[in-house]
Amino acid sequence: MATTYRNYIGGEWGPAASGGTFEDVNPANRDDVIGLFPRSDASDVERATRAAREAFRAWRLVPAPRRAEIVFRAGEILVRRKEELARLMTREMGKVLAEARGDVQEGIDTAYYMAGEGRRLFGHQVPCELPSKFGVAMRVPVGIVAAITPWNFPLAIPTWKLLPALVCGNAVVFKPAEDTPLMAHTLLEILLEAGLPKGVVNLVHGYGEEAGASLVRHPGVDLISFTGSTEVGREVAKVGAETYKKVSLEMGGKNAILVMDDAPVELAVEGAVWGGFGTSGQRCTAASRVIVHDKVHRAFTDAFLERVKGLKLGPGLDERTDVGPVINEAQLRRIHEYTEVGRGEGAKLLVGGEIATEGELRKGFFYRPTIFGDVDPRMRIAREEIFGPSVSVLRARSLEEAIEICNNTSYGLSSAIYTRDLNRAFQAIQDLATGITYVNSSTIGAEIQFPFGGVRQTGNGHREGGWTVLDIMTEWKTVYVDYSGRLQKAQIDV
Ligand code: UN1
Repeated sequence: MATTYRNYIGGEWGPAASGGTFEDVNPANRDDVIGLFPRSDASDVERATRAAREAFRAWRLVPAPRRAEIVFRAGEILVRRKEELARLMTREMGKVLAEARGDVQEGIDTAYYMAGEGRRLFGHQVPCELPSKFGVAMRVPVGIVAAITPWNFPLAIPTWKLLPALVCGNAVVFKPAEDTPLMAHTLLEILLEAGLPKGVVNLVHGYGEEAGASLVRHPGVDLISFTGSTEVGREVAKVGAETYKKVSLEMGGKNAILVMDDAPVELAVEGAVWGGFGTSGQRCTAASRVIVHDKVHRAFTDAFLERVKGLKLGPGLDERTDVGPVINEAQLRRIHEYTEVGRGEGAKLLVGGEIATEGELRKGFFYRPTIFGDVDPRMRIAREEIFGPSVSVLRARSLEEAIEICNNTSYGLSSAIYTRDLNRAFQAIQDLATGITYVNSSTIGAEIQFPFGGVRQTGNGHREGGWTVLDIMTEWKTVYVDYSGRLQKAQIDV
């Protein structure tokens, strides 16, 4: 019998109002049901939002250094439970164990970084034009934050949102992806053990169209922080506009690695394998395109193909596995549809291109690492986000052409260039139109103390991560103190 888990609202664990549940299934073995979780709807969201509003009244007045100490303690618990959490994560969403450990580590890094912000949260003191007048701009909490998180980084991304939200003094309604509710549940347990007061974070499980949609619409929510698909992000933004909410979106990518003719080819191959097939290609930072200079195209493609043929597909808990399953049946089908699309468009399938069904793999959602060659930049497989282990190799005759191909998509999250030429590297840094650029490294590997996000349809101008997340999680309040004892008129008493 699978364990039945609960929502956490106003300090109480309980089922969804409807009594409905959904299953959390291991993507490496669909017979392994991890648990049943509440299928929440608008009435649960209503209660959670009310509880958050109630808790916010006291929480915003807790000094930031004290709030941050709770976050620090959560980091300490994450350190202690790192291995256990990594194993749970692999079981719940499939990524190989080494990467699951990395995901937990990213949560730890975020906790320690954000804990320090409790004693910073800098504002600005600026001189006033009038005598005996003092001016300061300070940060105040936004209020109630709706955190809607994806399944691909089921611990790290919730920490990117929840921990700064808490340090800044907000209360939270947390709606995690329905594919990874256990990681969310565990994170909440950790925050409670660390001393988080009741109602400051409220966890509402359920589907995006039900719990998620009602949360986004709820008038009690002040800020929506959403990481997920560009299609859903667009809907969130529309609702945000209609209801005057602050909205921070982090969405899709179609990231490219540029391989120049002077590149260290072996290193570029390693980067392409890691960027393309790490997390089974299910990162918004995944390198789903490799744009290779004509002169090294053959050498690169042959070596890349050789490496990818040798990748071992299997359950993430098996230490020999290189590539784990994809998240669910729907994604598996979608990835395969893109293979059909690529074939239909005339791209050359070099390896993979099928669902793996041999032996134990039949039980899970396994897709063979796939490479398409002869890909034209106009093809759909070169433009649309597949979010699976499928990489397109394109050709370019020059750096300029490679940059143009890279930029000519509707997304703009991450890019990378492999070259030994400093001038080319800096030209790429200048001209690649993405939120993140790597030199001689893959498109993945962002660190939490830097702004994270992208341009065009990847985001809406915000950057979570780093110090920039504080601008999302706080409002600026400007304060003037006149200590002259008389009426002084700005702009008039000059
Ligand atoms: C994501 O894919 O949504 O740089 C986040 C990286 C990770 C974060 C990825 N540190 O790939």
